[in-house]
Amino acid sequence: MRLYLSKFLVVTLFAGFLSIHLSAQEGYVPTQENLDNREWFQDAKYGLFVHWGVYSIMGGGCDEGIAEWIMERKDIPIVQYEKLPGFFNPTQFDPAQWVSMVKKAGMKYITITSKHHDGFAMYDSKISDYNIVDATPYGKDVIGMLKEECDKQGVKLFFYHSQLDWHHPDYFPHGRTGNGIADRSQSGDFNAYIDYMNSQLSELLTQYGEIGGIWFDGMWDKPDANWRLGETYALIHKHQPGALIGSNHHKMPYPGEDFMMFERDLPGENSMGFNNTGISDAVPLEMCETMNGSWGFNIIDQNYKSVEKLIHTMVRAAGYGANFLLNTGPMPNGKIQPENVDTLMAIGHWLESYGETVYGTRKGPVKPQEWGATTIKDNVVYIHVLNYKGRAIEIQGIESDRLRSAVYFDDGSRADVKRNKDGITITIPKEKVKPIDTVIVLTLM
Ligand code: H79
Repeated sequence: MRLYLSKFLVVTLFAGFLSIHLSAQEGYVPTQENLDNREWFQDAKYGLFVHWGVYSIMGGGCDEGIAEWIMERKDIPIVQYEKLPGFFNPTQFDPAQWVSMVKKAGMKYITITSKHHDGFAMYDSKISDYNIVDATPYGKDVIGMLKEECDKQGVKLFFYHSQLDWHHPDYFPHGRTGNGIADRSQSGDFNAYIDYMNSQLSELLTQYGEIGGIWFDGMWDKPDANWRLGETYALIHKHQPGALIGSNHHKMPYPGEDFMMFERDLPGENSMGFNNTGISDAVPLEMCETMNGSWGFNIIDQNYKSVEKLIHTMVRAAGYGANFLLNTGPMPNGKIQPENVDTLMAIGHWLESYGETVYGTRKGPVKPQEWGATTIKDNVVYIHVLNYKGRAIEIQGIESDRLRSAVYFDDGSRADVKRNKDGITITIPKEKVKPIDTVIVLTLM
């Protein structure tokens, strides 16, 4: 009986495994170029997330936390929402300024919304008129303009692309969201929608030269639908084998995915309640975060995180081996909010001095703790003390017999690091404690 049960269990589990995995790019073997890009990605560590769309005009509708979701949260009928593109005219959009800012901020890549859940294409789509070139008075392809500038200044560009679509008639049956939008179609061919999405992705992969990758979101709206992921991922990797695919589906990565992301959440901490997966050790990781509480532009949301808090999150993310993708929601005139620019410049200023302890590192020997985090580069371990309580810190898991030297990053002076049986003990005198991050450099043999 027990044997029978366990066999039954194995068969069931195996079938479950197959049904999930057969729907992704089964048997995917990344090219060398793709693997090299994964290394580049992990070295880069820090990027800018950009949520920009016709929803930006609404400025969040005077509700904190609403921005790119306003169509759904306010049940705006499609015919009414379709008026928004007519007002979208970002005459002050200056891609050179954006990219220069990104570089000064110490960021190495940009991930921008090519299409969010509202279904509006922020690029020159030939297969749908619901796009920035055909439907707005601005009439220019902001994505193309940004890409050109990114190429000039050596910044990689990724596209955020929503699989969920509240606008397209073939996105049917509907999922968990958008059910209050009264004039959504009441029938449709989901396969035709996937064909449409794949065609738009092909445009994005062929019209703009080499891109960094695709950042998917929205599959959680219909977790059990047949998304034909294998086809989509194969298509992307066919057009651009080096492009990195990630998806915000809140599950462990499926075959064909090249990185794993955590929304507003340090890997494994599940602060949002929906990232209750493990942490992949097969692909690079990335965490994304907002500067206030909104992704798209929100005119009343002043709930800004401090520069210190954001740097701490970046360093902790690095301690988990994860990139930090920090978001801004540009204004409808094309400018980045000045408050956000200030924050980015302050973090960039910190990185000018401390970048060496973050860029090009991997997760350190000890996972992030209340006191801080560790990163590693070759035989050098950076101990980032973010929260020093004035008491000695015991760190287990560092091979203290390999320890050759321990100095402060700031001035190279010797740090008080003692070996103990399980690791090391660090004591920091008051005058050595830095306001944001006290970094001690351990050189190992
Ligand atoms: O683009 C930004 C947001 O608009 C988008 N992702 C970031 C990067 C986003 N969409 N939703 N969320 C963020 C969080 C909302 C999750 C929920 Fe659900 C959707 C709560 C209920 C439906 C998924 C499904 C999580 C729980 C059930």
